[in-house]
Amino acid sequence: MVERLSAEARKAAFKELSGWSEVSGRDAIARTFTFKDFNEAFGFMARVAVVAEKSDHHPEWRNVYKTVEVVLSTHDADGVTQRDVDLAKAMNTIAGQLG
Ligand code: HBI
Repeated sequence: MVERLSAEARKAAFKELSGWSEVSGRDAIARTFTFKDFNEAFGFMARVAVVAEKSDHHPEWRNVYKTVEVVLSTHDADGVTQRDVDLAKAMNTIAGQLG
């Protein structure tokens, strides 16, 4: 069972998670990615989907044209765990590769 991050562990994680913020009223983290166009936004989602499936950890996300709004939380732990931090980092890396 994966554990929720402590306050200090979360603070430390946030230092490396550029662009992400806490969700008010819920133990979750969120970021909105904006891409060049829909094609790039969907390409991002396709690449993240592979990582999510491999890690059995899936985002809550909404795509409108060239934006992808993402919320990460671990349902099993009812809050933010290292899995969410890892997936958020992977998303930042993938988004960075897309330019
Ligand atoms: N994705 N974000 C997230 N959180 C989970 O707890 C989770 C998941 N994907 C699959 C998954 N859990 C399964 O292991 C079952 O617990 C549903």
